[in-house]
Amino acid sequence: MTRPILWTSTRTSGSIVHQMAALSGLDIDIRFISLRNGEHKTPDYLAINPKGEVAALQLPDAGVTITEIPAMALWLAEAAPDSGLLPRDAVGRAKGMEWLCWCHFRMANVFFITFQAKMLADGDEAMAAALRATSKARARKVLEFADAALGRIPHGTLLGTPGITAPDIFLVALTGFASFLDFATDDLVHLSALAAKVAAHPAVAAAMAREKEIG
Ligand SMILES: N[C@@H](CCC(=O)N[C@@H](CS)C(=O)NCC(=O)O)C(=O)O
Repeated sequence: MTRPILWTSTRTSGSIVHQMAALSGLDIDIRFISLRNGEHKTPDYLAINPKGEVAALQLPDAGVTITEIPAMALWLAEAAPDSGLLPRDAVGRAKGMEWLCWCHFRMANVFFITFQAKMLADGDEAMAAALRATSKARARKVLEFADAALGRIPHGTLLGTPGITAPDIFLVALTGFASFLDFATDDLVHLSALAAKVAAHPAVAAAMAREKEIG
């Protein structure tokens, strides 16, 4: 193995890392596995990522795999310092990590609650419905907060950079989750503008086109 491998799966949070990897411009082997077919629970995959989740970034140095989106974003930014994934200065980089952690925490404690409601409610349908309803309202508030922040920041990007960064990719992905939660976000104009900017980036567009092909 001479280059990093990104293990991911379409239509999962792995797409976020796929887009970041594309923006890095690094030569990374992107491998798609099927969660539906349980490929993330095979002994071979568990040997790479014992958490049995995507995404996972397997480094060429034997035995090193990085997981968790902010950590993978940081590795990509360090490996590709000119990519613009994260600012190079200490304060800018810390602010970038702050937004990545904010998105990561909201993904888990707001958006994933909806997707995993039945499991979290131990199969109790009424409780699952209540969880979905509350997390839907909270998800909308999360996106409203980010939209207001974008309105105050130059260039309408989270770090005030002319180009997009890793946190922008993450935030736009959270915005995309809203379609699964069945609420509109068109009225959040700053977020919508950022989403258009991220989608139009050639590297991101190519990564998403590849995912669409795979299905
Ligand atoms: N905290 C992880 C979340 C990873 C995660 O939950 N991945 C989901 C896909 S969105 C997964 O692999 N689920 C499979 C499972 O839990 O069985 C990250 O930052 O990457």
